[in-house]
Amino acid sequence: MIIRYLTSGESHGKALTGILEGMPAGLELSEEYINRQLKRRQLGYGRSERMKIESDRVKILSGVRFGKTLGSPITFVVENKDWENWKETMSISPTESDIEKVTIPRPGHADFAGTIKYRHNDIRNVLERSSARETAVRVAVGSAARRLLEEFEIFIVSHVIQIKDVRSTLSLQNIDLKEINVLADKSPIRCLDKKTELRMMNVIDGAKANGDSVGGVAEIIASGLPIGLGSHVHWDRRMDGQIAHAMMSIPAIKGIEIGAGFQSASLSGSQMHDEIFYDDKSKDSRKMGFYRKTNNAGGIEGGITSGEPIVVRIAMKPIPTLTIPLNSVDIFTKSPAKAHKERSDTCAVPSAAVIAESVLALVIANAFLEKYGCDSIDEIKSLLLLKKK
Ligand code: EPS
Repeated sequence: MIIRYLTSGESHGKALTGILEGMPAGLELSEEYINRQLKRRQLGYGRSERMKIESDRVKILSGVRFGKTLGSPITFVVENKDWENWKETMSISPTESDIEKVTIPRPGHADFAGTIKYRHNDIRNVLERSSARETAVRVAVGSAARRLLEEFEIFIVSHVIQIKDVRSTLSLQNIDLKEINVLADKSPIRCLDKKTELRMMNVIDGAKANGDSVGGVAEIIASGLPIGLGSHVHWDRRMDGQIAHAMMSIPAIKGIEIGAGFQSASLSGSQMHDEIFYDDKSKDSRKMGFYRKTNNAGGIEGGITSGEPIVVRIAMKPIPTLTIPLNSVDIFTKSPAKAHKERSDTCAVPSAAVIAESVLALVIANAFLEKYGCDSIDEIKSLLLLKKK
């Protein structure tokens, strides 16, 4: 692994922190660039009142000088504005105050297993870290990877294709992949299909009115990739394996598909596999003249990028915090009780799509640096120029 990163921070603690190691020197990177991505993550129909409190902004504490990366670890901090309201409850030092404990786990959340695993006496000790708030700083870290990829004209976009059982059937045939985010970011639900958008929003309204929550499916696409990122030679170098790991690490993601995904099981070989063609006049030098008319493989064959766009779909479960809670048990008294209620989102699929773009950027940037990796951006560029000659 060339790119490594760590995140820390609790949802209502003072701040979230990320450290990214392995970025080459000389990459232009600014807080404004990252803030644009953080803002995208916060949008989306169905988010909680918390999003009115937070307006996420990053501070870069190390690894960048005069607007360019130094090659040293980059530290990112995103402050939690809500911390002001939680200083006592989330106090770092012991407190004299009587802080109410959370004792009834929400089914579907880390509350139950996390509290028993760590022998905590307060579910808050688990839920603060298991909260998807952590993804704010993950997007900051992933934005540096996105910036690196943009330098080499690799672009990552996403859109929402399903909320609960409402699914968009819009074809991307005539849409420039690079433009998808421009279009999706204009939609409150990040859906490209105007007719479906309204129905999706109605489903979210209905869930909210019933004290319920809904999940959905987002599609993430990376284009501009060279042939040959990742490898078939060892299990942990396969791109599809790395992407699945990264996607499943996003809170509430329960499924992932690459290309035809689950549908591939019901296709025959002749229907599934993307036939190979060659055109020596092709202007796309990354594909070396080879091209496909279909992309059921989702841009990856044998764990290696084929030069076609990587297409990933993720399924997000409904958020476990319900305002009309499910049955549970107080883990300490063992009495039956309704699950703990916290302020929460009704739907966070649009945000999950943006988070997935960021984690995909980290996986692709790592594979890119493994193949072309050098200490500086200029060195990578001159190496790529040499290869073209
Ligand atoms: C979350 C619960 C909500 C969400 C939060 C994730 O937070 P709170 O309990 O403070 O209302 O808003 O998401 C974020 C704060 C965020 O930035 O995405 C949870 O339990 O996972």
